[in-house]
Amino acid sequence: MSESKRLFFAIEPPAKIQRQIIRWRAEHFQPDAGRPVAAANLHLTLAFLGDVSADKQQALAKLAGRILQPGFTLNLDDAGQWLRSRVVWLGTRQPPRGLLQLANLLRAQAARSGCYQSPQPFHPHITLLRNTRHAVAIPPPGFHWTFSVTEFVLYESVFSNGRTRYTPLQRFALSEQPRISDEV
Ligand code: 2AM
Repeated sequence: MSESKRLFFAIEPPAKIQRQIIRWRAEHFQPDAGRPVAAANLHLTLAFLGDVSADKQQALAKLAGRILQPGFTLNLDDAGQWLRSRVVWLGTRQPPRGLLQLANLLRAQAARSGCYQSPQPFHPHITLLRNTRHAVAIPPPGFHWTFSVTEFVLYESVFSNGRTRYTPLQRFALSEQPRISDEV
């Protein structure tokens, strides 16, 4: 029997925006505020799948590949801290409908395939700091990063040498956003 992998579907911000976020984080948070997530690991989870067998991975990827949904624009303009899970996150004040639809669909497919889905509502976020030990000051509003989401990614979470690395395994294109000129 093949080994299982720890998998999740997520949105990967463009590398340039990952680097800008890292710079902004370094300017606004004290080095001891928490454990910083590496630039290449910054992502917005759509559906967490847990430990998945190769067969189930294939089935989930097939379902994901059938999703027909237009891309959308994501505006990261919000940040906060969850004291219980001890993370500082970046998010969006107005989640686009496309984002919520995509996450709902992937979460429903995962649940139907037997991957436990948390009953907690979906709070789209990019974790910036982990293991925060105390409340930190969140930078005032005014920051934002905007990008087009044209695909989503199946990631594997690999823990080795004391580090977690998120490796993209497969990319799924969203269809082009409809343009006025496409209308009949
Ligand atoms: P987090 O950043 O808020 O911790 C990989 O672990 C990704 O899946 C992370 O973005 C993590 O969110 C998310 N995730 C959602 N539910 C999870 C769970 N039950 N266990 C681990 N990660 C989970």
